[in-house]
Amino acid sequence: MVKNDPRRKFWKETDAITDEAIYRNRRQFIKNAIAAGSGSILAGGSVLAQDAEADDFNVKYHVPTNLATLDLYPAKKNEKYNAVPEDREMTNIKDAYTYNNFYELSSKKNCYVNAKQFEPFPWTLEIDGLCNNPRKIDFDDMISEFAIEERIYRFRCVEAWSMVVPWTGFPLADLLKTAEPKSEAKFIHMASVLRPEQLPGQKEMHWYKWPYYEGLRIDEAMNPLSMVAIGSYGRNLPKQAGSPLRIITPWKYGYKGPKSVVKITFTDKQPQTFWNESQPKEYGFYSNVNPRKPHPRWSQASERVLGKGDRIPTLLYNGYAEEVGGLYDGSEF
Ligand SMILES: Nc1nc2c(c(=O)[nH]1)N[C@H]1C(S)=C(S)[C@@H](COP(=O)(O)O)O[C@H]1N2
Ligand SMILES: [Mo]
Repeated sequence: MVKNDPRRKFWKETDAITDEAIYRNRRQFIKNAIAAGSGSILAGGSVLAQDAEADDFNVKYHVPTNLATLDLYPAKKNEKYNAVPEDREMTNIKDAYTYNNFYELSSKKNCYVNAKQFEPFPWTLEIDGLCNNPRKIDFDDMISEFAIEERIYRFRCVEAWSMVVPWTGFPLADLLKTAEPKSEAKFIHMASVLRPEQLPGQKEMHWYKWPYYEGLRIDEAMNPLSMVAIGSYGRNLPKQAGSPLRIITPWKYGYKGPKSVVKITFTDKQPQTFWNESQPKEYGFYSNVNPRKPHPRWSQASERVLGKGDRIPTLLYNGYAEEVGGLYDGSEF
């Protein structure tokens, strides 16, 4: 690692767990601890000082432990999306893990402080609707069924802040194809989890129509850019980032990607969406990133880089016009 590398801060926090040899030891230790019936893996599982640091970090930022993903990281890097875009920098992991939109926890950006009682595992994702092979997939089985890789994507929230994140996951298309969608299926509807006893925002903000729901046109969902993310920064997704799985469509505003998804339904009608139904004048169905189309209350021409003071220009389709421009006739914003 270069000493003055601007990403040094990021590496400092993650290198403890990306070193293969150290991590292998740790995996074996955790497995042994589980086999021996050790009650507290986190308390008893640190064989090395670096492991203890990694454990502390994961506890503090609500990164849940799951036996099925212990062998997953570091995941193979996708060849095309293996680098930080030239005009950007990698977002610091702490910024990405402590500045969030997850209304299930609260409407505040530091909603991670409410994440502790959310227990994502075990988790089942259901796929139903207009398909020949509706299925329920256990999260742990999903990990071995699909080819998991890391991709670095830009991320743009409709509120005009942005980040660059290394996601771990697999193409949404790979998952959808296994359900064998019928030709009448033109859209997917996606639903997030409903657990008011673990997610205080669902109780407090009773005026919203929980659970959170979103939709995509089938060709958007099948586009190779669309991803099921199960991790970020070389570890499981923290609870506040949508553990254990979320949808990522990097050319759209962030709200098009629901977190903690439990169900995907193939349908022939354009689905309703959470933000469109609650504020139809402000949030549409397509929500493709467009610097020339202002939000009714602010400009979308530029964005604030998370963790920095800088404002930088926003790119059409968030910089992914080459990949997704062909899906649209130019009016879908
Ligand atoms: N279930 C659910 N999914 C959600 C949201 C939410 O409140 N609930 N917020 C959305 C918004 S507005 C954004 S910008 C991103 C934020 O992801 P991040 O917190 O990991 O940055 O998640 C999206 N997905
Ligand atoms: Mo957002």
